[in-house]
Amino acid sequence: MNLKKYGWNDHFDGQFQQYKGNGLTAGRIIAVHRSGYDLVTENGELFGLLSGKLRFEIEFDGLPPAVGDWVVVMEYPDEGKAIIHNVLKSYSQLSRNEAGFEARQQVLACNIDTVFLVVSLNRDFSLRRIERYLVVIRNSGANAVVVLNKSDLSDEVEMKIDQVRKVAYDYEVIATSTVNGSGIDLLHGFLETGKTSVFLGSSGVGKSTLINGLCGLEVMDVCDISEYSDRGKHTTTHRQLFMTDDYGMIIDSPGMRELQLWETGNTISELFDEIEVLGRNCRFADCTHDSEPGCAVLEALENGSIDEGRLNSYFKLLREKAYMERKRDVKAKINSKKGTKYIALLQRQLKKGK
Ligand SMILES: Nc1nc2c(ncn2[C@@H]2O[C@H](COP(=O)(O)OP(=O)(O)OP(=O)(O)O)[C@@H](O)[C@H]2O)c(=O)[nH]1
Ligand SMILES: [Mg+2]
Ligand SMILES: [Zn+2]
Repeated sequence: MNLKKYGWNDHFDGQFQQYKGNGLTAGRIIAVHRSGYDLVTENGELFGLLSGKLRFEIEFDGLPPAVGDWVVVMEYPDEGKAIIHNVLKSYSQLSRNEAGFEARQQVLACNIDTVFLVVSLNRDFSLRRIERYLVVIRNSGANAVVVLNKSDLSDEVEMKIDQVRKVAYDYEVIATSTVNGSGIDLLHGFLETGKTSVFLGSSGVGKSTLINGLCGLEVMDVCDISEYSDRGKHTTTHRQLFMTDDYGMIIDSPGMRELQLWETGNTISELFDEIEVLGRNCRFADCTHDSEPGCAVLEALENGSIDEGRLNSYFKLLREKAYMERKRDVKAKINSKKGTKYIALLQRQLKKGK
């Protein structure tokens, strides 16, 4: 098997040099299970388990490997097994905050080149949801393409494309239909050998159907829409990376009910650039665009040059980001206390040993 086809490149080769010569090889995680990992190496598919040391490091302060990660392994092909010793640094990382009270990063996929954000043009269509997804995708470092699927069910395709373009930064926006095949060729243009793509979006928008259509194969399970229920019966149940003949690697993912922000940079400012630019003309440098006199943003709202829904979305995302940052700070403090206690414990044990 050719690892280059699986996305191996100089970025990883450089990192791998230090492990060479110890009988260690490289592999890529293609699925994550509760009990371990499916991964591919030059010798084929193996079931990966974390080494004791790596498990300890992750538990203490780190993230477990995700789909798409490259790892350093010792292979035991006779047993179909591999022990994972290290995780190589990824060049992109798609993360959300795990649902729940704590701030906890959940990595959805790593080393992704393109994220296809799939939205359906019938009931699922929401500009606000697209904005939220784009914050998360842009933060990952991967390229984004917005796919407006089920164009066969809408008479307003052009209008919807225009609306989405206004909120989608400079990302491509394309309309597709798996029923009449329109737009599928445009999607092919973004897929290439050696690159990895992930399909993201709500349940039932047609991610798996699109992937099947792209590959001309029934590679993914598709559920009959009549079987979809409000109780949330998802067809795709876990993230899985698979290889295509001509279109690189594709990750299908289950529809997400909730996408909480994991944002660590300036993504919101970049995606809402037009509001930030207006804000520079406010009378006060620290204007919150709430009720201050001489506020250029409120003036633009009044004269209709910015949309109220979009402005509210901007505020909401910024508030959520600030809230997450506070939770992360609290967690960091707790962890650093834990770290001090842990070092003290180690020192005590060392003394006892003497
Ligand atoms: N009319 C129409 N129906 C479509 C289109 N694409 C997919 N569908 C239907 O939408 C339903 C859901 O498709 P899936 O591909 O299972 O959706 P999914 O996004 O993978 O859903 P999850 O796996 O639950 O996240 C199926 O009944 C498809 O046949 C389209 O372009 N037009
Ligand atoms: Mg699916
Ligand atoms: Zn202002």
